[in-house]
Amino acid sequence: MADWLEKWAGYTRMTEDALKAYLLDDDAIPVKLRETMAYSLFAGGKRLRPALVLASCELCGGEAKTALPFACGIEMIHTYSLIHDDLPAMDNDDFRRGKPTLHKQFGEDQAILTGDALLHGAFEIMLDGCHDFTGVNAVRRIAHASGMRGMSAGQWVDVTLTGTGFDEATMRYIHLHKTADLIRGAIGAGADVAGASKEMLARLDTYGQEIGYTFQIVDDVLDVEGDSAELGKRVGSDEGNHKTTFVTLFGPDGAKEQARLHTARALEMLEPFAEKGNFLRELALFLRDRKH
Ligand code: GRG
Repeated sequence: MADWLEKWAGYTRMTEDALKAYLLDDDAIPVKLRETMAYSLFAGGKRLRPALVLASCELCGGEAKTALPFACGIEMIHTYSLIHDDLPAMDNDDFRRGKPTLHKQFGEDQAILTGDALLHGAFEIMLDGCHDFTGVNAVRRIAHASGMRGMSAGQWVDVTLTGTGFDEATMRYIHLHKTADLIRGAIGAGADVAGASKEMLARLDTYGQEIGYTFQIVDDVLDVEGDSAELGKRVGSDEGNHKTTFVTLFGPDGAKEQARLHTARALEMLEPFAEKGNFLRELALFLRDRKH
């Protein structure tokens, strides 16, 4: 396995061990709620956001273990957002990560409450991990990224406008906030914990924004060209929902060119980090070229 993939696997192990210790053995949490949280949290996600938190902390001179509560918190927020996004009131999806969605398996009431529990629990685990202002900065950044100016806002505009057809600026707003903000928040939070300089933070923030755009563009392309078995979810949902995407605006080849441009800008941001930036460099290329 390539070095950078081993690194990613190591970050995943650290995050999963910490999540298990935090959530699964605590008798204060109802057994059934532990089961529904675990169903979604341990369904085989890529753990992209935790890897970004931990790698950016290390890149900025910190120790990964100090950023671990934030890696766990952001994965819990990401998982809650997928559970709620799959609900009949939103995307109405039956499969996620290759398994029936949480509401299909346990009912809508349990899916809504499991999402709520993960969201609030995320802030508890992150605040427990705050020892000084660097941690508080990270929590604040993640709250901003996921809330009314970030992911929830992007999702709001997406669900309220879907089916109406909209312009490129609106589509970019949705993609930036719904998808890129949490990715951006992850990389910024790791840098916050390490006490990174303003200049480093600005570069990493732009890197996060650019890989976030790329991530969503590739998602749009895979929804048209991908394989549902490989993706673990249905394809063609954007067309079915009459969504405006990078593919409807630019065509599949134009969308791939956009992904290349955003990735090139992300790589430019890493130049001053020289070879220390290799993990983030490989990750950006992987996200551009991914097939699932
Ligand atoms: C419900 C407030 C709220 C927000 C939902 C997550 C989201 C916002 C919408 C999901 C729609 C979607 C498929 C967006 C594309 C980007 C995305 C979040 C994909 C899934 O992320 P991965 O590929 O998932 O990192 P894994 O399963 O690997 O963790």
